[in-house]
Amino acid sequence: MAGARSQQLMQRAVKVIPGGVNSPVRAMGAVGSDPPVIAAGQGCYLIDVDGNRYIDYVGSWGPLIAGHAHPAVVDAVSAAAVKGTSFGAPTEAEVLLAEQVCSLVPSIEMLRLVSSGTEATMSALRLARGYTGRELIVKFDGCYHGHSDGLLVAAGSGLATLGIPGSPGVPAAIAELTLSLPYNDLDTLAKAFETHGQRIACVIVEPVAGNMGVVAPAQDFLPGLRRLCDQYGALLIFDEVITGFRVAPGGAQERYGVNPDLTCLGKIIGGGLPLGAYGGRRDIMQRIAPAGDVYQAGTLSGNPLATAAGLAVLRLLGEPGFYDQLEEAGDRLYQGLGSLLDQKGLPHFGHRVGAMFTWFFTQGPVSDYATAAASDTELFARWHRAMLQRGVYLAPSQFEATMVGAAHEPAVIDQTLDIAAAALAEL
Ligand code: HOZ
Repeated sequence: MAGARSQQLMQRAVKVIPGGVNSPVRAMGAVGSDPPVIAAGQGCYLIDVDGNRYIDYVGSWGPLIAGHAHPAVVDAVSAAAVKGTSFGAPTEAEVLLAEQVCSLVPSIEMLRLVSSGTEATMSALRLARGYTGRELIVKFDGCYHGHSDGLLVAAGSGLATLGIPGSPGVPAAIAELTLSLPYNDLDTLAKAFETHGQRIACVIVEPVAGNMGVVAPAQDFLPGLRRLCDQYGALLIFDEVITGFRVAPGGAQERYGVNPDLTCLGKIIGGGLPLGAYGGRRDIMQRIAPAGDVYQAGTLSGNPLATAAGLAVLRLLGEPGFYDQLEEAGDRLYQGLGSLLDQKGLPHFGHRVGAMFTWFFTQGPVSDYATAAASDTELFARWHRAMLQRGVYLAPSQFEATMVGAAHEPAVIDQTLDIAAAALAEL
């Protein structure tokens, strides 16, 4: 139960903000909780307005891989703010950030900075359509690529959490241009290409799904996507908004050794400030205005505070041992929770890729949205409440990822596991 001050604020919030929140997943409705209202974050902790402290495994849904209010990020943003908060004109920092991203993710030869992951994916789709002259797009059930019209079809994240397949307000004529197919299923994709091959502009995929809970790609899935896209002349777009800089410095494409034509980035690239990017092959990116004819623009694109935060975080990721530590922290928590669920005798099936994982409350195996959706969401809700009461802040849905970051020291993870043992005893 949220504290008194949180409750008071949420009572005021619902009168002036739909559902009291500025993004649906924050409402905690699916787990039957009132959300604590957050006052501050420090390292791996969140502090709410009632003074309660939580070990945070949401990390603002991914960006805070270095922890809350990291001094390097705070310093960089403060220094940038003193010089001005927005210019709507070229800056040195955006050149540095673009160069840094190109060097970390070699398939990105050029990129355009935008202000969110949604903007990145929606712009990448327009570019794919402009480049290929085709209109259909393929996505996968349970993958979430932001809330633009054509991508809110059989989407994960908040839509999976709320149990709705799409959204009123998306014109049927737009939704009809999106084919949504089962994740990890190359046969169905091959059939779609056989039927519609000459009309498919692109296949967009989360190379590690993070919005139906974490589901890793089957061994042949990403190479198979590459092969089929090449065969039919469609572009392959990796949505690495979550996985970018998280599962490896070069994202999932580095970890799995498959290069897309275009990549969408968000979250970590902005170090906790609103920043996204899309980029890829030079011949495709040169079609973006003003170099080319595909239009996309933004007043706050390449914002100096966001680029400063992004550069500061990317610098931290380059410190020796950063990813080894992340891998160890992710594995320690994932394995520890798995052992506790074993001991308790609860059905569970998990996927972990680096510092992101999900334990599904189902016997499994989980390989796509249909199998993820077989999870016992009522049991998940009880688990979530038991953890939150004890001071562990998990994503409030079975269909989201647990995010581990550099601030989760082994002692914090062991403390989390002690709390989890107590929470499970109550279930
Ligand atoms: N895609 C994120 C959740 N999986 C974004 C968070 C949000 O929708 O607020």
